[in-house]
Amino acid sequence: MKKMFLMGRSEAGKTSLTQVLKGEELHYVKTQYTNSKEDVIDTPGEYAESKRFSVGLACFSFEADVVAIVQAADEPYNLFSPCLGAFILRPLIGIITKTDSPYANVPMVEQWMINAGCRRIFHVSNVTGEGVQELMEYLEGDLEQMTVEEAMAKQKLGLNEWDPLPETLK
Ligand SMILES: Nc1nc2c(ncn2[C@@H]2O[C@H](COP(=O)(O)OP(=O)(O)O)[C@@H](O)[C@H]2O)c(=O)[nH]1
Ligand SMILES: [Mg+2]
Repeated sequence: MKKMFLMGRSEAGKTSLTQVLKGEELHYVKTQYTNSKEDVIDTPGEYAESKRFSVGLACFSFEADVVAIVQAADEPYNLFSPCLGAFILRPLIGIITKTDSPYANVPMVEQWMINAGCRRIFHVSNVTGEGVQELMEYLEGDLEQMTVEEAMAKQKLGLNEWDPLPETLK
């Protein structure tokens, strides 16, 4: 199982998503702290909302295999800058929650995530459970382990360590 780190503004649906992925009933809890021992690392939205605290997100991300930006489909504005993936050194994915909302604007949020550098984007509703299975399938299985030499060989090709090798070099 890939260990996933969630970041996004308060009310984006991070804690609800964590509950759904654990198979729990939805129940509201204000996120007060981050526990990096869990398979899903939930964070308080205040980290993403403040310039000063957001540096903490980069630090927590090193505990994870994959970093996810979580944004609700009905969010009115975007907190994440373009090319955000550049400072994270982990595969960056996007998770759009609240796809069931009557105010959902999925194409707009998807565009924000593409600009941020998300390599995969999942659409979920924590309320109806729609899209959760696809995300679970992505999280199943561990990241490929590699030696330092293999990682350096990929860097020589201009690849990230998580990028697949071109067919000709396999
Ligand atoms: N309609 C709808 N509401 C959701 C969804 N996910 C979360 N919520 C609601 O949005 C509010 C904030 O959710 P929460 O998970 O605490 O957000 P967090 O601050 O990012 O952890 C709660 O009232 C949730 O019940 C969703 O997919 N659809
Ligand atoms: Mg929360």
